[in-house]
Amino acid sequence: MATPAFTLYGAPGSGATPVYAALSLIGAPVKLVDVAPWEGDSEREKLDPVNPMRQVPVLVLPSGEVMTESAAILIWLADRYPEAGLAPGPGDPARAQFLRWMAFVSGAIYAMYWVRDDPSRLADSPEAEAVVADRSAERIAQCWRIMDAQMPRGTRYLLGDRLGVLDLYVTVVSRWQPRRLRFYREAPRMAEVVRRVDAEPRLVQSWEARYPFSAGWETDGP
Ligand SMILES: N[C@@H](CCC(=O)N[C@@H](CS)C(=O)NCC(=O)O)C(=O)O
Repeated sequence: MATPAFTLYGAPGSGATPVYAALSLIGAPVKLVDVAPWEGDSEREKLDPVNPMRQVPVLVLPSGEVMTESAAILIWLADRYPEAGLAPGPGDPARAQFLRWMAFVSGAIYAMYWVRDDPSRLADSPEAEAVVADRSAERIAQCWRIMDAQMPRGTRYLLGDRLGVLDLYVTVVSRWQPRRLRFYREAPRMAEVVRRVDAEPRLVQSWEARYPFSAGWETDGP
């Protein structure tokens, strides 16, 4: 009998991208539902049956259970498929820092995009929106700097020599505003790692299918 597939909601380039990359490294079949909630209500409504937050990623497990929250999904996948080696396990000395930085990317950085994608959610004039956009970009840059300063030195990937879900997560989120060229300047240690993950042969198909390196992709932001 074929392995029941996961169903992953989220358009290319969204937070569903690292989840897709993890599933491909695991070798798990996945059905894709491309939804771009930042494009408006008609897209958001497609998420109502699975996520009242109207956000992606959403992963429907083979059991039918629904998972949301990118960090939780990635950690769950890594734990569920330990043979893929995508995270330090509960008894591993690197586990504490792994959980710390997964939560940091989600809580301190990814959460900023709720307001960045539509600054009118927190600002009531075009001028105020511009301030929110600018300050949230600065806050994201500061968070990358803080994280970078605390990454171990001399490892191939962020927490060691094995590519894991934290690497996938940072590689994708660092492509969003304020964009990669700024990320390289703010986070030189992590810059080496994300370039390595961009070029990882096992991920060529994932990036091509879900977040292609189209001409001019490596832009700068504020
Ligand atoms: N806490 C969520 C945040 C997800 C999120 O913000 N997703 C974006 C797309 S990358 C989204 O759905 N934005 C639409 C909206 O917030 O209205 C997670 O980590 O999965």
